[in-house]
Formats: sequence, C-alpha cells, structure tokens
Amino acid sequence: MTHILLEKKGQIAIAAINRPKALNALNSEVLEDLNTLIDTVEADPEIRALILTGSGEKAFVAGADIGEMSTLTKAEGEAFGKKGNDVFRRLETMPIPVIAAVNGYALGGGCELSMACDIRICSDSAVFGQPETGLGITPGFGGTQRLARLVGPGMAKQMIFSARNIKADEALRVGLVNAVYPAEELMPAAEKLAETIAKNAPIAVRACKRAINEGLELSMDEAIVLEEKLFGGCFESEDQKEGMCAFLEKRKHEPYQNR
Ligand code: DAK
Repeated sequence: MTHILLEKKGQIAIAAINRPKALNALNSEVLEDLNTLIDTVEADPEIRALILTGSGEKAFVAGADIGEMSTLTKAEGEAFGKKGNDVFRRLETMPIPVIAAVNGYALGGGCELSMACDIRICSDSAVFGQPETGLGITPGFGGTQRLARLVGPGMAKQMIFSARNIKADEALRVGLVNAVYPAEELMPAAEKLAETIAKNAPIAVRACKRAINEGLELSMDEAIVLEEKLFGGCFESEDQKEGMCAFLEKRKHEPYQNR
C-alpha cells in the first residue's frame, strides 16, 4: 500500500490514510489501497476492530482528489464513483467494527468515508462537510444516502445544498459524531474504544453489526426475524457457553476465543 500506513496493536488494526501533499485526498490509488487494506485486515483472524484515521495534524481526508476528477469524462466519472462506492460498501459491511478517528478536515469523499465506518469520533479541530454542489457535482461516494440516514433528511439537505462545512461541536450536536476530544486525546480514545470492543465476544459483535446494518434496510417485522436468526446463531459457540457459565459461576469470563 503506497498511501496507507497500517499498524497492528494486539487485536486492533490502525490504518492512516497518508497522502500529505493533498491532505490525504482520495485518488484512484488511495481507493485501491483501501481495498488492499480491507483484504489484509479480513485475512487476519486476530484483528477484532479497525481504526481509520488521517496522517498528519490537519486532515482526515480532504475529499476525493479534485485534480484527478477535473478531467474525467462522464463515463470515467461514473467509473470513479463506482470504484469509491464499492470500496466504501466493503468497509461498511466488513465483519469487524470500524471506527473513524476524524483528526481534521473530513470533506466530500472524506466525510463520506467516515460515514461508511460504524462509529465516528473526532478531534476538536475536525471539520465536516459535503462541498460538492459548490464544485458543480453531487456527492458521489454515498453522501446523500448515508448523511440523510445519520443526521436526518432536513439537516443532510441543508449541509449538501448549502455546501457549508460544520465544526466538531456542531457535528456532535447533529449526531454525525459520537464524541469530540482534544486532538492529543483522539487516538488514545479510539484505541480504548477499540480495545473495549475487542474484549467482547467477536461472534456477538459481528452479529450485532449485521443486525443493525441490515435491519435498518428492512421492515420491523423482517428486521426482528433477522435479529432472531443472528441471536440464535450465537448459541452453542464456545464464547457463548463461556460467557454465560462465567456469569453463573460468578467469575470473570476467560478471554473470548472467537469460536
Ligand atoms: N483534492 C486534491 N487536492 C487537494 C484536495 C482535494 N480534495 N484538498 C486539498 N488538496 C491539496 C491542495 O490543492 C494543496 O495542494 P498544493 O497547492 O499544496 O499542491 C494541498 O492539498 C493543501 O491544501 P490547501 O493549501 O488548500 O490547504 P488549506 O489549509 O489552505 O485548506 C482545505 C484546507 C481542506 C479547506 C482546502 O484544501 C480545501 O477546500 N480542499 C478541498 C475540499 C473539498 O472541496 N473537498 C471535496 C472534494 S469533492 C463522484 C465521486 C466522488 C465525489 C463526487 C462525485 N461521482 C463519481 C458522482 C466526491 C467529491 C469530493 O470529495
């Protein structure tokens, strides 16, 4: 991977988009690296959570690469959009939880990348926005869909139609992020959260991710059936037996084995 730095800390993977000359903007190479990142993380059964952040102190990701996009034909624009959408969807549906630690600008494709993650936390210097209408295009990596689902259609329309950026405190208020930290506390907080998640039974955490993601696309009746199936699927696993035995025996459970 040319533009992503990957570090493994115990059961956690930390990936930083690293394209400093363009504030980590997403060009085709970065999108390909994101695919490789997902392949690498999925191939490692030890990893139980992924943190995604941006290199440097200024940006998470300042958007799709405007230089690369500026000369695209209609067909190339569509292909670029599909490339981004495919990899963002892979990120969104990968089995383990993904935490976006947004450490600065998260604009356009950068905001969209954070929204394809399961959980967003940010530094007090973070700035979110969908500036695309100001550039003569629509958000192309799922922004119209995920923003409306996260903050509601009214706020999503206001942000997208006006192309106005919002700062960390407003992002927290509208529900785009779960928490805001001083810059130096962001990564420790992200790691602590990832470690807390990694201690829980992976089979259950993964089932919960599927239940929430897939259930939101279904009617309540269908979603409840999905939840029943995923709930049932946890039984007879080593981790379920150990978790419940430990409770009944009034002891701390052994570390979960992902079995
Ligand atoms: N693309 C390419 N280069 C970028 C960039 C970007 N998105 N953002 C920043 N850079 C580059 C700058 O050009 C500059 O390069 P040099 O001039 O040094 O060579 C370097 O990063 C540092 O940026 P600045 O000098 O501008 O730094 P400032 O601190 O002054 O400003 C800024 C920071 C983030 C406010 C500013 O850089 C900025 O406004 N950047 C653009 C933000 C933006 O508009 N992002 C949204 C991009 S549009 C679709 C598919 C995808 C998309 C849409 C449709 N379909 C196929 C339908 C996605 C669209 C987008 O994401």
